[in-house]
Amino acid sequence: VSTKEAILFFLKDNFGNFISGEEISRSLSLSRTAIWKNIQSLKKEGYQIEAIPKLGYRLIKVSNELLASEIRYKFKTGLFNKEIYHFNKVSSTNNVARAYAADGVLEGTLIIAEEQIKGKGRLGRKWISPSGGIWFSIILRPEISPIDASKITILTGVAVAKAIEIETGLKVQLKWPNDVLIDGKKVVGILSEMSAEADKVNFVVVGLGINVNFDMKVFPEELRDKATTLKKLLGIEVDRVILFKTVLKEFEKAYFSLKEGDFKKVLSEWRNLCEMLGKRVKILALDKEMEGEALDIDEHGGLLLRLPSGEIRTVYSGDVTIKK
Ligand code: BT5
Repeated sequence: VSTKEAILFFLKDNFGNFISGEEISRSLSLSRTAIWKNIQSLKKEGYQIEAIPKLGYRLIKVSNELLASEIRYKFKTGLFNKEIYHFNKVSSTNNVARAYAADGVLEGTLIIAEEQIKGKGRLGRKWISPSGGIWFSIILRPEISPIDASKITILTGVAVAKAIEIETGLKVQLKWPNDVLIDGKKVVGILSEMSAEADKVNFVVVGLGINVNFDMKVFPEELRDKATTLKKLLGIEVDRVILFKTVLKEFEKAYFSLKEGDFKKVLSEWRNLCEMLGKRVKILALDKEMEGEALDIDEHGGLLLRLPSGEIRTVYSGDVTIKK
């Protein structure tokens, strides 16, 4: 913990109450000047801190941003916590994460942005990422074979769905391979990217975009009945820091299940959240179109599809529409 973070945590522990400079100085073994300097720097980050002679300092309002210190505060985890990079604006957190991963940063490193200018979906599609959403990427170095990499997308879907249900009470549905929907509208997008050799994964970057607190009018016309935000669904804003931390906790649980060889548990949770199993679906995979019944997903994250001929085919990527 840096000096600035130590001061912040002390103020947060005493939120709304004055603590004297002397007390901070004694508890953290810091000079009064060091405290003053760090308080100025916290104010620049958006923290509202009152300073009154004789009374001391008082934290009145925390920053609105998904700052690293907000995430680290009272957050026990085995996977994250290490390096958290927060940006106001980036092209795409996945691109930043890939560069960092190639540079050798540790597993569990997080890249977070308030806004993305070139947020991306699969196959070069665009991902709309205005401020008010949660846009971030996780760097992982899993000891799995590349063929199992789609397990990571599956477990991410389960984790984010559970976290949203926990924090908002809304009912979330999953759609293979990477959609997270509420009332049939997309609220989260997941983009996993991998760097691998024939039999070894170098790293996986999992990008998550959650539509939290922004207005529907940000979406272009054609997306307004396909996409939604938590704010729109709830009628109020959601505390992004709280939601974000729950997503991380659920992610960690699901990821550790995978590492401990207990992916079956994650798969059965995925099945429970998925509304398309047993239904007739159309899949567009690259340039091929297939129709059939969605039977199940297998342990590699592939979708088992029963074609009209009765043949069962496993599909590893594509876009699905559920037929009425
Ligand atoms: C995805 O792609 O759903 C993956 C999106 C991943 C976004 C995260 S944000 C953090 C990280 N950094 C990045 O640059 N990306 C990741 P796909 O299944 O291809 O869906 C893309 C399609 O969803 C677009 O073509 C639009 O139709 C629609 N779309 C775009 N922005 C949206 C939004 N904010 N909410 C819902 N739908 C959206």
